[in-house]
Amino acid sequence: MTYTNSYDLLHDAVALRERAERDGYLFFTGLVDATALWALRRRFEAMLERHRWIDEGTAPAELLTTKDAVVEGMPEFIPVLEEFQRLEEFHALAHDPGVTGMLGRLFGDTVLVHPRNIGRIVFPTTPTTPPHQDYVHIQGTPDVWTAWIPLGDCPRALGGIRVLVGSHREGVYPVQRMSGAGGVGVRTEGMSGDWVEGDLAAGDALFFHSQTIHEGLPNTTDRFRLSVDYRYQAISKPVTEASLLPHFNRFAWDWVYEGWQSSELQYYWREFDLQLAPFSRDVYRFVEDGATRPVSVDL
Ligand SMILES: O=C(O)CCC(=O)C(=O)O
Repeated sequence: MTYTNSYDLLHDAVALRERAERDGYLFFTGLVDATALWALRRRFEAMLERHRWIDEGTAPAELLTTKDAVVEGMPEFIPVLEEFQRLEEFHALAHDPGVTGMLGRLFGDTVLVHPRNIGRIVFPTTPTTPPHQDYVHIQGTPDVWTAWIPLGDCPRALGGIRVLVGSHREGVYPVQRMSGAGGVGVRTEGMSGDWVEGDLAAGDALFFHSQTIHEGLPNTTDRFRLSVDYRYQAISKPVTEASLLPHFNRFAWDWVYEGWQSSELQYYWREFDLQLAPFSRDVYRFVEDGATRPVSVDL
């Protein structure tokens, strides 16, 4: 099944909340500023060419690669991670007005944009992201929503994200170690519900609740899949300190911000009186340790 496009509900807060509650995800065509998105995409292309991840002699815009996959956690990933994490455009896109406007209506509150922004560079041979719920990695409140935004057109063959509709309602499932981003996943065999997926065009955005089970589709092409995932919550809900640090917490914000044109999006969360919550490893309940059922998170 394909995603339901919620563009017709964009300005209707009540309808957005009803659909979000029912499905655990929202999909919109043409939501994100395409000019900003393509500008960021060009920066990624140039970076991947410079690091020789793109096949030599091919146009960077084609994103062609026959190179061995470099994945998160490998030492070779670090220089590239550092480079895109220092891009002002990479962080600025998280504040896209179409995205934050929709989420403001959904939350009925001021939106806290988590500064821990994530970029994905998926080779054709990168292991796909296993089925998982973001909550275990984020915590604070279950009412965190992820925006998953491809940097350019993303037909299914390039490896997008599929979502198990309504899976956010059962609570937080036990996890087990799996390959792919995040390193842990949820066993979905025997789960009821429909999986939805789709071909995204540049500017489309997929949103899901932190308890919604989702997974990566295989990239069956000969090109990179480039995407970003950003996270958001109502300002009045608890947030963990880890969500306010750079992804992987390998470097300081001051270093990320060196050379930025504007200070507006630097340390912007410090102006809010945030309710900080602890991050607990106990939230990861392992199947290997005998955990079998989902548990609800009451905050
Ligand atoms: O892009 C991917 O493969 C992983 C994205 C994801 O799981 C997320 O945004 O939570």
